[in-house]
Amino acid sequence: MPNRDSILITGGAGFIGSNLTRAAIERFEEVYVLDNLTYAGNIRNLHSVEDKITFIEGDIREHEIVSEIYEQVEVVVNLAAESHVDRSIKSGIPFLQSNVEGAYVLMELLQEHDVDRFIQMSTDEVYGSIEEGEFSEGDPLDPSSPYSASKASADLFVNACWETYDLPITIVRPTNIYGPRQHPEKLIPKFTLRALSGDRLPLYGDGSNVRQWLYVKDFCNALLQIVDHDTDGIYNVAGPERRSNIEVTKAILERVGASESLIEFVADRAGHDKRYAIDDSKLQEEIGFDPQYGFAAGLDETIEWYRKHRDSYQ
Ligand code: NAD
Ligand code: TDX
Repeated sequence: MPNRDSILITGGAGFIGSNLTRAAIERFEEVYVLDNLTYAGNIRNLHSVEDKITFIEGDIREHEIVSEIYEQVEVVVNLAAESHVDRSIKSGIPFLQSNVEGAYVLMELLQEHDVDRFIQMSTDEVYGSIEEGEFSEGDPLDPSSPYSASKASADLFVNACWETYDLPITIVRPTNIYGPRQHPEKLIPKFTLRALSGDRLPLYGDGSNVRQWLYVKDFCNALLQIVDHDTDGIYNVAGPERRSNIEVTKAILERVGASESLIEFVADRAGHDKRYAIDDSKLQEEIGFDPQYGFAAGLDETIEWYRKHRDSYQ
Protein backbone atom coordinates (compact mmCIF):
# COMPACT_ATOMS: atom_id res chain seq x y z
CA MET A 1 0.00 0.00 0.00
CA PRO A 2 1.54 3.37 -1.01
CA ASN A 3 2.28 5.70 1.89
CA ARG A 4 0.83 9.09 1.08
CA ASP A 5 0.45 12.13 3.30
CA SER A 6 -1.46 14.66 1.23
CA ILE A 7 -4.79 14.77 -0.58
CA LEU A 8 -6.84 17.35 -2.48
CA ILE A 9 -10.62 16.91 -2.36
CA THR A 10 -12.40 19.10 -4.91
CA GLY A 11 -16.05 19.82 -4.15
CA GLY A 12 -15.23 19.24 -0.47
CA ALA A 13 -17.88 21.70 0.74
CA GLY A 14 -20.62 19.60 -0.86
CA PHE A 15 -22.37 16.48 0.41
CA ILE A 16 -19.96 13.63 -0.34
CA GLY A 17 -16.90 15.91 -0.24
CA SER A 18 -17.55 17.11 3.31
CA ASN A 19 -18.09 13.54 4.51
CA LEU A 20 -14.93 12.41 2.70
CA THR A 21 -12.97 15.31 4.21
CA ARG A 22 -13.95 14.06 7.67
CA ALA A 23 -12.74 10.55 6.81
CA ALA A 24 -9.56 11.86 5.12
CA ILE A 25 -8.31 13.90 8.10
CA GLU A 26 -7.98 10.61 9.99
CA ARG A 27 -5.70 9.24 7.27
CA PHE A 28 -3.76 12.12 5.67
CA GLU A 29 -1.53 14.72 7.30
CA GLU A 30 -2.44 17.40 4.77
CA VAL A 31 -5.99 17.73 3.47
CA TYR A 32 -6.72 20.43 0.90
CA VAL A 33 -10.27 21.30 -0.14
CA LEU A 34 -10.96 23.27 -3.33
CA ASP A 35 -14.54 24.43 -3.80
CA ASN A 36 -16.08 27.47 -5.45
CA LEU A 37 -19.12 27.36 -3.13
CA THR A 38 -21.98 27.11 -5.61
CA TYR A 39 -25.55 26.96 -4.26
CA ALA A 40 -24.76 23.31 -3.35
CA GLY A 41 -21.50 23.94 -1.51
CA ASN A 42 -21.53 25.40 1.95
CA ILE A 43 -18.72 26.08 4.35
CA ARG A 44 -20.99 25.00 7.22
CA ASN A 45 -20.60 21.45 5.88
CA LEU A 46 -16.98 21.66 7.06
CA HIS A 47 -17.92 22.99 10.48
CA SER A 48 -15.65 21.57 13.23
CA VAL A 49 -12.96 20.41 10.79
CA GLU A 50 -11.98 23.82 9.30
CA ASP A 51 -8.83 24.04 11.43
CA LYS A 52 -7.62 20.60 10.27
CA ILE A 53 -7.72 21.36 6.55
CA THR A 54 -6.58 23.96 4.05
CA PHE A 55 -9.69 25.37 2.38
CA ILE A 56 -9.28 27.19 -0.93
CA GLU A 57 -12.29 28.95 -2.44
CA GLY A 58 -11.90 28.59 -6.21
CA ASP A 59 -13.06 26.95 -9.40
CA ILE A 60 -11.55 23.70 -10.70
CA ARG A 61 -11.28 25.44 -14.10
CA GLU A 62 -8.74 27.95 -12.73
CA HIS A 63 -5.39 26.62 -13.96
CA GLU A 64 -3.22 28.69 -11.62
CA ILE A 65 -5.04 27.71 -8.45
CA VAL A 66 -5.08 24.04 -9.45
CA SER A 67 -1.38 24.08 -10.41
CA GLU A 68 -0.42 25.64 -7.08
CA ILE A 69 -2.31 22.95 -5.12
CA TYR A 70 -0.99 20.15 -7.35
CA GLU A 71 2.53 21.10 -6.18
CA GLN A 72 1.47 20.21 -2.61
CA VAL A 73 -0.46 16.95 -3.00
CA GLU A 74 0.02 13.28 -3.87
CA VAL A 75 -3.63 12.28 -4.30
CA VAL A 76 -6.54 14.15 -5.93
CA VAL A 77 -10.20 13.17 -5.64
CA ASN A 78 -12.44 15.13 -8.00
CA LEU A 79 -15.92 15.47 -6.51
CA ALA A 80 -16.55 19.03 -7.76
CA ALA A 81 -19.57 18.96 -10.04
CA GLU A 82 -23.06 20.11 -10.71
CA SER A 83 -24.90 17.10 -9.31
CA HIS A 84 -28.67 17.52 -9.64
CA VAL A 85 -30.50 15.88 -12.57
CA ASP A 86 -33.56 18.20 -12.34
CA ARG A 87 -31.37 21.31 -12.62
CA SER A 88 -29.57 19.84 -15.64
CA ILE A 89 -32.94 19.42 -17.38
CA LYS A 90 -33.55 23.19 -16.94
CA SER A 91 -30.05 24.14 -18.18
CA GLY A 92 -27.13 21.89 -19.02
CA ILE A 93 -24.54 24.66 -19.47
CA PRO A 94 -23.19 24.73 -15.87
CA PHE A 95 -22.91 20.94 -16.13
CA LEU A 96 -20.74 21.22 -19.23
CA GLN A 97 -18.61 23.86 -17.53
CA SER A 98 -17.90 22.09 -14.24
CA ASN A 99 -18.38 18.41 -15.05
CA VAL A 100 -16.66 18.33 -18.43
CA GLU A 101 -14.39 21.37 -18.80
CA GLY A 102 -13.53 21.46 -15.08
CA ALA A 103 -12.78 17.75 -14.92
CA TYR A 104 -10.60 18.00 -18.02
CA VAL A 105 -8.60 20.96 -16.70
CA LEU A 106 -7.82 18.86 -13.61
CA MET A 107 -6.77 15.91 -15.80
CA GLU A 108 -4.70 17.89 -18.28
CA LEU A 109 -2.73 19.64 -15.53
CA LEU A 110 -1.67 16.25 -14.18
CA GLN A 111 0.87 16.19 -17.01
CA GLU A 112 2.75 19.11 -15.52
CA HIS A 113 2.85 17.93 -11.90
CA ASP A 114 3.82 14.97 -9.82
CA VAL A 115 0.41 13.78 -8.58
CA ASP A 116 0.47 9.99 -7.86
CA ARG A 117 -3.21 9.17 -8.18
CA PHE A 118 -6.28 11.03 -9.51
CA ILE A 119 -9.77 9.73 -8.77
CA GLN A 120 -12.53 10.88 -11.11
CA MET A 121 -15.96 10.57 -9.51
CA SER A 122 -18.45 9.22 -12.02
CA THR A 123 -21.90 7.71 -11.42
CA ASP A 124 -24.01 4.65 -12.24
CA GLU A 125 -26.20 7.02 -14.29
CA VAL A 126 -23.66 6.95 -17.14
CA TYR A 127 -24.87 3.43 -18.07
CA GLY A 128 -28.49 4.58 -18.30
CA SER A 129 -31.50 2.60 -17.17
CA ILE A 130 -31.66 -1.22 -17.06
CA GLU A 131 -34.93 -3.19 -16.87
CA GLU A 132 -33.35 -6.36 -15.46
CA GLY A 133 -29.87 -7.45 -14.38
CA GLU A 134 -26.92 -5.18 -13.61
CA PHE A 135 -24.36 -3.14 -15.48
CA SER A 136 -20.65 -3.97 -15.24
CA GLU A 137 -17.69 -1.66 -15.87
CA GLY A 138 -17.27 -2.77 -19.51
CA ASP A 139 -20.84 -1.96 -20.54
CA PRO A 140 -21.42 0.89 -22.99
CA LEU A 141 -22.32 4.38 -21.80
CA ASP A 142 -25.92 5.39 -22.51
CA PRO A 143 -26.75 8.51 -20.47
CA SER A 144 -30.29 9.97 -20.46
CA SER A 145 -30.03 13.39 -18.79
CA PRO A 146 -27.73 16.35 -19.48
CA TYR A 147 -26.25 15.60 -16.04
CA SER A 148 -25.39 11.99 -16.82
CA ALA A 149 -24.20 12.95 -20.32
CA SER A 150 -21.74 15.40 -18.73
CA LYS A 151 -20.46 12.71 -16.34
CA ALA A 152 -20.13 10.21 -19.20
CA SER A 153 -18.19 12.84 -21.21
CA ALA A 154 -15.70 13.24 -18.39
CA ASP A 155 -15.28 9.44 -18.33
CA LEU A 156 -14.48 9.49 -22.06
CA PHE A 157 -11.83 12.14 -21.42
CA VAL A 158 -10.31 9.85 -18.79
CA ASN A 159 -10.10 7.17 -21.45
CA ALA A 160 -8.29 9.61 -23.73
CA CYS A 161 -5.88 10.47 -20.88
CA TRP A 162 -5.10 6.79 -20.33
CA GLU A 163 -4.53 6.11 -24.02
CA THR A 164 -2.71 9.31 -24.93
CA TYR A 165 -0.82 10.42 -21.83
CA ASP A 166 -0.76 7.31 -19.61
CA LEU A 167 -2.04 9.30 -16.62
CA PRO A 168 -2.66 7.62 -13.20
CA ILE A 169 -6.44 7.98 -13.14
CA THR A 170 -9.14 5.80 -11.57
CA ILE A 171 -12.86 6.18 -12.35
CA VAL A 172 -15.32 5.44 -9.54
CA ARG A 173 -18.98 4.80 -10.42
CA PRO A 174 -21.20 4.60 -7.34
CA THR A 175 -24.95 4.17 -7.01
CA ASN A 176 -27.14 6.75 -5.23
CA ILE A 177 -25.44 7.93 -2.04
CA TYR A 178 -27.33 9.33 0.95
CA GLY A 179 -26.58 10.54 4.46
CA PRO A 180 -25.87 13.69 6.51
CA ARG A 181 -25.15 17.01 4.74
CA GLN A 182 -26.84 16.18 1.45
CA HIS A 183 -28.50 19.17 -0.18
CA PRO A 184 -32.29 19.17 0.37
CA GLU A 185 -32.94 19.17 -3.38
CA LYS A 186 -32.25 15.40 -3.40
CA LEU A 187 -34.94 12.79 -2.66
CA ILE A 188 -34.04 11.58 0.86
CA PRO A 189 -33.19 14.92 2.55
CA LYS A 190 -36.00 16.73 0.69
CA PHE A 191 -38.67 14.24 1.76
CA THR A 192 -37.28 13.96 5.31
CA LEU A 193 -37.33 17.71 5.89
CA ARG A 194 -40.75 18.10 4.28
CA ALA A 195 -42.19 15.20 6.30
CA LEU A 196 -40.78 16.70 9.51
CA SER A 197 -42.60 19.96 8.66
CA GLY A 198 -45.82 18.24 7.56
CA ASP A 199 -45.36 19.40 3.94
CA ARG A 200 -46.37 17.37 0.88
CA LEU A 201 -43.89 15.01 -0.79
CA PRO A 202 -43.88 15.37 -4.61
CA LEU A 203 -43.24 11.86 -5.92
CA TYR A 204 -42.49 11.81 -9.64
CA GLY A 205 -44.64 9.58 -11.88
CA ASP A 206 -46.01 6.52 -10.08
CA GLY A 207 -43.07 6.23 -7.68
CA SER A 208 -41.95 2.89 -9.13
CA ASN A 209 -38.48 4.02 -10.31
CA VAL A 210 -35.74 2.04 -8.60
CA ARG A 211 -32.44 3.25 -7.17
CA GLN A 212 -29.64 1.37 -5.37
CA TRP A 213 -28.78 3.10 -2.07
CA LEU A 214 -25.33 3.40 -0.46
CA TYR A 215 -24.69 5.13 2.87
CA VAL A 216 -22.12 7.92 2.60
CA LYS A 217 -19.82 6.56 5.35
CA ASP A 218 -19.56 3.24 3.51
CA PHE A 219 -18.87 5.04 0.26
CA CYS A 220 -16.07 7.13 1.80
CA ASN A 221 -14.43 3.97 3.17
CA ALA A 222 -14.65 2.33 -0.26
CA LEU A 223 -13.16 5.39 -1.92
CA LEU A 224 -10.18 5.54 0.44
CA GLN A 225 -9.59 1.81 -0.18
CA ILE A 226 -9.64 2.49 -3.92
CA VAL A 227 -7.06 5.27 -3.43
CA ASP A 228 -4.80 2.79 -1.61
CA HIS A 229 -5.34 0.12 -4.28
CA ASP A 230 -3.75 2.59 -6.68
CA THR A 231 -4.76 1.09 -10.03
CA ASP A 232 -5.91 2.69 -13.28
CA GLY A 233 -9.36 1.46 -14.26
CA ILE A 234 -13.07 1.70 -13.46
CA TYR A 235 -14.74 0.56 -10.24
CA ASN A 236 -18.49 0.32 -9.75
CA VAL A 237 -19.46 0.83 -6.09
CA ALA A 238 -22.90 -0.63 -5.44
CA GLY A 239 -25.23 0.07 -2.55
CA PRO A 240 -26.35 -3.04 -0.65
CA GLU A 241 -30.08 -2.58 -1.33
CA ARG A 242 -32.42 -1.44 -4.10
CA ARG A 243 -35.66 0.36 -3.38
CA SER A 244 -38.42 1.92 -5.44
CA ASN A 245 -39.00 5.61 -4.70
CA ILE A 246 -42.38 4.83 -3.13
CA GLU A 247 -40.69 2.36 -0.77
CA VAL A 248 -38.11 4.98 0.19
CA THR A 249 -40.88 7.54 0.74
CA LYS A 250 -42.88 5.21 2.99
CA ALA A 251 -39.74 4.30 4.96
CA ILE A 252 -39.10 8.01 5.60
CA LEU A 253 -42.71 8.70 6.62
CA GLU A 254 -42.70 5.76 9.02
CA ARG A 255 -39.50 6.93 10.74
CA VAL A 256 -40.66 10.54 10.96
CA GLY A 257 -44.09 9.41 12.22
CA ALA A 258 -45.95 11.29 9.47
CA SER A 259 -48.97 10.20 7.43
CA GLU A 260 -48.80 8.63 3.96
CA SER A 261 -51.45 11.18 2.96
CA LEU A 262 -48.53 13.64 2.54
CA ILE A 263 -47.54 11.77 -0.65
CA GLU A 264 -48.47 13.70 -3.79
CA PHE A 265 -47.97 12.01 -7.16
CA VAL A 266 -46.76 14.70 -9.58
CA ALA A 267 -45.70 14.88 -13.25
CA ASP A 268 -42.79 12.59 -14.03
CA ARG A 269 -39.22 13.86 -14.50
CA ALA A 270 -38.44 14.18 -18.23
CA GLY A 271 -36.32 11.26 -19.41
CA HIS A 272 -36.66 9.66 -15.95
CA ASP A 273 -34.45 6.56 -15.78
CA LYS A 274 -36.60 3.64 -14.60
CA ARG A 275 -34.06 1.51 -12.80
CA TYR A 276 -30.37 1.75 -11.91
CA ALA A 277 -28.50 -1.43 -11.04
CA ILE A 278 -24.77 -2.09 -11.06
CA ASP A 279 -22.58 -5.03 -10.22
CA ASP A 280 -19.47 -4.32 -8.14
CA SER A 281 -17.89 -7.78 -8.05
CA LYS A 282 -14.67 -6.28 -9.46
CA LEU A 283 -14.38 -4.03 -6.38
CA GLN A 284 -15.26 -6.91 -4.06
CA GLU A 285 -12.75 -9.28 -5.64
CA GLU A 286 -9.85 -6.84 -5.96
CA ILE A 287 -10.39 -4.72 -2.85
CA GLY A 288 -12.89 -6.58 -0.67
CA PHE A 289 -15.42 -3.82 -0.04
CA ASP A 290 -18.13 -4.78 2.46
CA PRO A 291 -20.69 -2.04 3.31
CA GLN A 292 -21.45 -1.80 7.05
CA TYR A 293 -24.84 -0.10 6.70
CA GLY A 294 -28.00 -1.73 5.36
CA PHE A 295 -30.61 0.70 4.04
CA ALA A 296 -32.65 0.67 7.29
CA ALA A 297 -29.64 1.51 9.50
CA GLY A 298 -28.36 4.19 7.12
CA LEU A 299 -31.78 5.79 6.85
CA ASP A 300 -32.22 5.77 10.67
CA GLU A 301 -28.94 7.63 11.10
CA THR A 302 -29.70 10.06 8.26
CA ILE A 303 -33.14 10.97 9.54
CA GLU A 304 -31.84 11.48 13.06
CA TRP A 305 -29.18 13.82 11.68
CA TYR A 306 -31.75 15.91 9.75
CA ARG A 307 -34.04 15.97 12.77
CA LYS A 308 -31.20 17.58 14.76
CA HIS A 309 -30.02 19.93 12.03
CA ARG A 310 -33.29 20.77 10.30
CA ASP A 311 -33.09 24.50 11.10
CA SER A 312 -29.83 24.97 9.20
CA TYR A 313 -30.59 22.56 6.32
CA GLN A 314 -34.08 23.66 5.19
P1 NAD B 1 -22.93 18.30 -4.27
O1 NAD B 1 -23.72 19.05 -5.28
O2 NAD B 1 -23.44 18.16 -2.89
O3 NAD B 1 -21.47 18.95 -4.15
C1 NAD B 1 -20.73 19.39 -5.25
C2 NAD B 1 -19.69 20.38 -4.74
O4 NAD B 1 -18.89 20.78 -5.85
C3 NAD B 1 -20.29 21.66 -4.15
O5 NAD B 1 -19.67 21.95 -2.92
C4 NAD B 1 -19.98 22.73 -5.19
O6 NAD B 1 -19.80 24.02 -4.63
C5 NAD B 1 -18.68 22.19 -5.80
N1 NAD B 1 -18.45 22.64 -7.18
C6 NAD B 1 -19.30 22.59 -8.23
N2 NAD B 1 -18.72 23.09 -9.34
C7 NAD B 1 -17.45 23.46 -8.97
C8 NAD B 1 -16.36 24.03 -9.67
N3 NAD B 1 -16.46 24.34 -10.98
N4 NAD B 1 -15.22 24.27 -9.00
C9 NAD B 1 -15.11 23.97 -7.68
N5 NAD B 1 -16.11 23.43 -6.96
C10 NAD B 1 -17.27 23.17 -7.61
O7 NAD B 1 -22.65 16.88 -4.94
P2 NAD B 1 -22.41 15.45 -4.28
O8 NAD B 1 -23.71 14.76 -4.18
O9 NAD B 1 -21.53 15.58 -3.10
O10 NAD B 1 -21.62 14.74 -5.48
C11 NAD B 1 -20.22 14.79 -5.55
C12 NAD B 1 -19.78 14.03 -6.78
O11 NAD B 1 -20.28 12.70 -6.75
C13 NAD B 1 -20.29 14.60 -8.11
O12 NAD B 1 -19.27 14.42 -9.06
C14 NAD B 1 -21.49 13.73 -8.46
O13 NAD B 1 -21.68 13.70 -9.86
C15 NAD B 1 -21.03 12.40 -7.93
N6 NAD B 1 -22.05 11.42 -7.53
C16 NAD B 1 -22.97 11.71 -6.58
C17 NAD B 1 -23.89 10.75 -6.16
C18 NAD B 1 -24.94 11.03 -5.12
O14 NAD B 1 -25.84 10.21 -4.95
N7 NAD B 1 -24.87 12.14 -4.40
C19 NAD B 1 -23.85 9.47 -6.74
C20 NAD B 1 -22.92 9.21 -7.73
C21 NAD B 1 -22.01 10.18 -8.10
O1 TDX C 1 -38.81 15.59 -5.51
C1 TDX C 1 -38.40 14.50 -5.98
N1 TDX C 1 -39.30 13.51 -6.27
C2 TDX C 1 -38.93 12.31 -6.80
O2 TDX C 1 -39.79 11.45 -7.05
C3 TDX C 1 -37.00 14.24 -6.22
C4 TDX C 1 -35.97 15.30 -5.91
C5 TDX C 1 -36.65 13.02 -6.74
N2 TDX C 1 -37.57 12.09 -7.05
C6 TDX C 1 -37.13 10.80 -7.62
C7 TDX C 1 -36.27 10.92 -8.88
C8 TDX C 1 -35.34 9.72 -8.77
O3 TDX C 1 -35.95 8.58 -9.34
O4 TDX C 1 -36.29 10.17 -6.65
C9 TDX C 1 -35.17 9.51 -7.26
C10 TDX C 1 -33.88 10.08 -6.71
O5 TDX C 1 -33.79 11.41 -7.18
P1 TDX C 1 -32.52 12.34 -6.83
O6 TDX C 1 -32.35 12.38 -5.36
O7 TDX C 1 -32.66 13.60 -7.59
O8 TDX C 1 -31.31 11.43 -7.38
P2 TDX C 1 -30.99 10.83 -8.82
O9 TDX C 1 -31.69 11.56 -9.89
O10 TDX C 1 -31.22 9.34 -8.74
O11 TDX C 1 -29.41 11.14 -8.91
C11 TDX C 1 -28.56 10.95 -7.75
O12 TDX C 1 -27.85 9.75 -7.83
C12 TDX C 1 -26.85 9.64 -8.81
C13 TDX C 1 -27.59 12.11 -7.61
O13 TDX C 1 -28.31 13.34 -7.52
C14 TDX C 1 -26.58 12.14 -8.73
O14 TDX C 1 -25.62 13.17 -8.49
C15 TDX C 1 -25.89 10.81 -8.77
O15 TDX C 1 -25.03 10.74 -9.88
